[in-house]
Amino acid sequence: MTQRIAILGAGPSGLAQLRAFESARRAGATVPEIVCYEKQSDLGGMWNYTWRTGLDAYGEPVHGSMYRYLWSNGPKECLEFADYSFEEHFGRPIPSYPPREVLRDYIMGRIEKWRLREQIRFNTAVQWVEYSEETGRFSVTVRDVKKDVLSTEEFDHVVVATGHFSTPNTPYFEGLEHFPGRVLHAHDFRDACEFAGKDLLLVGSSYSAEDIGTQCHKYGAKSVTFSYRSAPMGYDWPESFEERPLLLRVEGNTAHFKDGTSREVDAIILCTGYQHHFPFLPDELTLRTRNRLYPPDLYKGVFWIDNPKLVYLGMQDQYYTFNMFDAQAWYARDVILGRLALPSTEEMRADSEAWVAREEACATADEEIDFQAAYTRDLVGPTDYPEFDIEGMAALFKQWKQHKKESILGYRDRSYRSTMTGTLAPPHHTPWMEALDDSMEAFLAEPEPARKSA
Ligand code: FAD
Ligand code: NA7
Repeated sequence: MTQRIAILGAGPSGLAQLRAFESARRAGATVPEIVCYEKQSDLGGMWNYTWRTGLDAYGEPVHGSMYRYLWSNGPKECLEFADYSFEEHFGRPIPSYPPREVLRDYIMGRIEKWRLREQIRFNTAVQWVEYSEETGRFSVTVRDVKKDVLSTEEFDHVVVATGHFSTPNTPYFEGLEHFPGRVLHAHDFRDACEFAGKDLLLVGSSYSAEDIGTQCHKYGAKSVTFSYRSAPMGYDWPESFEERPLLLRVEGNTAHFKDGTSREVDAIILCTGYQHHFPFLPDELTLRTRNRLYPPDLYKGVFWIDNPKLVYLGMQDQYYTFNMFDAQAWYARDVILGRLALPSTEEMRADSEAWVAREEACATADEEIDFQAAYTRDLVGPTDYPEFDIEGMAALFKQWKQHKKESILGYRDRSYRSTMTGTLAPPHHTPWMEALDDSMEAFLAEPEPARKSA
């Protein structure tokens, strides 16, 4: 009987799994029957922008956390696919920090090139997954959201690729219920223009706080105050920014902080991260973890140790993204195809625990980058995913960190060399702080020809 595989989600991770099997099929392998379930009406996952917040048109939780005017927060050279370069997709070199729409176009390009779209069942939300010890198979129950009809199918393997930046972690601070302005989580942030002229308080000190804060500044916020729990971000912020310790309580418009200081604010954005949330999985199959580089209970960061027919992709905190998802997907594919063997449960657990301990020993961002490079290298080694310069990318990540330190508003004006093609990215025609139009058309437009001097 042909093996059947369910891929849950058609974001970069789920698409990586589709592409991995397609690559084997084109090389002559017999591959299982694959069904990819996606609750949105198109592919691209988080890279699909939606104006909606809360529930979607069919009552499902809105997946999207991305907002208008979002530009890549890392160099595109660090997320390039090893089998499909940016230069191949756009037909020419493009700058290092593209806006969302451009990255989405790149993701779509690889799927169109290998015609993978027909394997995806759109508008289909996974509701429940169950494993039967008797049959050794999973039943996956999905809802066709348009018809509002449930159906169940059986699979030999399930690949969970539903992302983990969608279900907000929303802590409570005393007095929030009486705050007269808007209080929202980063998940529901859509448009910085709404906050022009306002004094903003952003709770959190990671990527969302940094990016939403700088973006609101770019589009005219009067001031941005960050409130940190563990440590300030410590960038050399412009004058209208400041960092304060943790918010303790809110009285009217006044926010009070742990160091006894206070300030008046007009709106509060909780940039307090996300929860790994799998409402479609029973307890014994559910990954429970915070946002970290090596979630526990997964062998190779992907196989659910207690039942390795269940695969999780992209569940790590991420420096590497698209190409790391590819590395995971190729490895998972080779295990499913029987090309790679899994060791005993005890060996898988010991291996996973060793990686977790290694992650916990990382003291600096550079060490974390090296950790994720080593993890990705470990996956790529035994598969036929095209060799790429993972360590060279780690060096780019370290430069990126340094460039952010040098200028948090100017780092996106930098250019990096592709480790895939060797091409140095051209500078963008407009400095990021002045580039208010984030459309693909504006980004790819040729620079104004230099004026001839008189
Ligand atoms: P996702 O992209 O989240 O895709 C998961 C898919 O699963 C979605 O399509 C969703 O609709 C589907 N799904 C979920 N639940 C169900 C269900 N029950 N049934 C059916 N389908 C379901 N990464 C970078 O490399 N660079 C960046 O600049 C960057 N910026 C980011 C900015 C923000 C605000 C956020 C939130 C993330 C950012 N990321 C960035 C990380 C981003 O999450 C990854 O690049 C990538 O999208 C992760 O891919 P994924 O496939 O694992 O998850
Ligand atoms: P992250 O990177 O998981 O960071 C979450 C932040 O929220 C981090 O600074 C946490 O502080 C802070 N946090 C979490 N809980 C609390 C409470 N209870 N009080 C105060 N602060 C809290 O999530 P992001 O949204 O920034 O980034 C996720 C992705 O989106 C990322 O990949 C980006 O590319 C875009 P801590 O430092 O743990 O003390």
